[in-house]
Parts: sequence; structure tokens; C-alpha cells
Amino acid sequence: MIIKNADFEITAVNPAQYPVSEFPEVAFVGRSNVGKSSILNTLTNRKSLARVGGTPGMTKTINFFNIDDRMFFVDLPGYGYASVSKEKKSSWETVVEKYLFTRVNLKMIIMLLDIRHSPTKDDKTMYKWILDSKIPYIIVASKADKISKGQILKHIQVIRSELQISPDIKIIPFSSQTRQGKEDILDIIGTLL
Ligand SMILES: Nc1nc2c(ncn2[C@@H]2O[C@H](COP(=O)(O)OP(=O)(O)OP(=O)(O)O)[C@@H](O)[C@H]2O)c(=O)[nH]1
Ligand SMILES: [Mg+2]
Repeated sequence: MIIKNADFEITAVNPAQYPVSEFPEVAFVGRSNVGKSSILNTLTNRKSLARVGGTPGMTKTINFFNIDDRMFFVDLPGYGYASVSKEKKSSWETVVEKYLFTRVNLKMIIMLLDIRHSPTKDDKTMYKWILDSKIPYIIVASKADKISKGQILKHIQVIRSELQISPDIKIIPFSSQTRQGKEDILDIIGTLL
């Protein structure tokens, strides 16, 4: 898939604010700071379409981006960073869960996991939910530039075994810095939608 135009569409925290549209939506999920906003920028060839942050919790609302007037990329707030207060955590849950549980336009989920780390309890909960939802998904191992090439396969295997991802599901090593994995991911999105 080739993306010609990507534009910010709208910010939402509750369903009444979601765009009224029949475009299929691709949502980016994962822990805070894993690189969800960064991958969105890389896939669309835009430096700062989605806001990227050095500290976890950068994205606090749901942001919809119009991709060539045929689909939306949806940047979601991340889950599970330690410093989050109970109150904030429940607001994440409400905002993100409402979207994931109710949005009929949601046709594909891109789940990001930091290639360096073993999946957390929250990652396991998320992955289980994705499986139960039957929504098509891709697993992306982000920040692949942070480890040596020779270590990539080993780290992918840790993710696979911890999340019990079956061998027929591809885990794509990805880097927003080197753009490794970009074409693969775009092809899968293009084929599915
Ligand atoms: N080296 C490297 N750094 C990355 C990569 N992707 C993201 N980062 C950095 O990781 C930090 C977090 O990136 P974001 O894209 O804001 O992460 P996020 O998942 O959107 O975070 P929240 O919005 O807080 O949920 C930023 O400092 C990015 O520059 C990558 O592929 N390689
Ligand atoms: Mg973000």
C-alpha cells in the first residue's frame, strides 16, 4: 500500500466525538512509550503528524488520522506505566476500552511490543482481548534499532513464547529510526483493507 496523503482528522475521548464515517480503522495499541505515535508517523512519512514524547503518557486522547480518504489510522493512549495514578489509569481504561469495545469501524489492530523487553501482564491481557475480539491484527516488535541484528530473532522468540503467539502469526521487527519493517506492515494493511 502506498500512502499519498495523511491528515489529522479529529481528537476524541468519547464515542460521540468519533468521526461519522464508514472508513475502516486501523488502531495502534500497546504500552505507553512503546512507539505507537512514532510508527504512525513513519508509516505515513510524516515527521510529526502524531505527537511523540520522551516520557510515557504522551498521547492522552484518541486521535484519528485520515489516510487517503479511505481509512483512518487511530492513535490510542498507551497502557501500563508505573507512575500513573489510579484515577488516570481508570480514565485510560474508559477512553481506550470504550473505543476498542464499541467501534464497529475498527477493522485492524496493530499491537506494539518493545523488542527489548519481555511482555508485561498488561500486554498479555491486551493480546488475549485481541484474540477474543476476532479482529485481524499484526504484532510489531518496536525499537529494533536498539538491539543488534543478531539478537533480533532471540528477542522475537521471547515475545512469541511469553504471549503464546502461534508460529503462523508473523511478528514484525520494526524501527521508526531505520524504517525497518515499514513496507511489510503497509502491505499487510493494504491487503486486508
Ligand atoms: N530508538 C527508537 N526510539 C523510538 C522508536 N519508536 C519510538 N521511539 C522513541 O520512544 C519514545 C516514545 O515514542 P512514542 O511514539 O511517543 O510512544 P507512544 O507509544 O505513542 O507513547 P504514549 O503516547 O505515551 O502511549 C520517543 O522518545 C520516541 O522517539 C524506535 O523505533 N527506535
Ligand atoms: Mg503516543
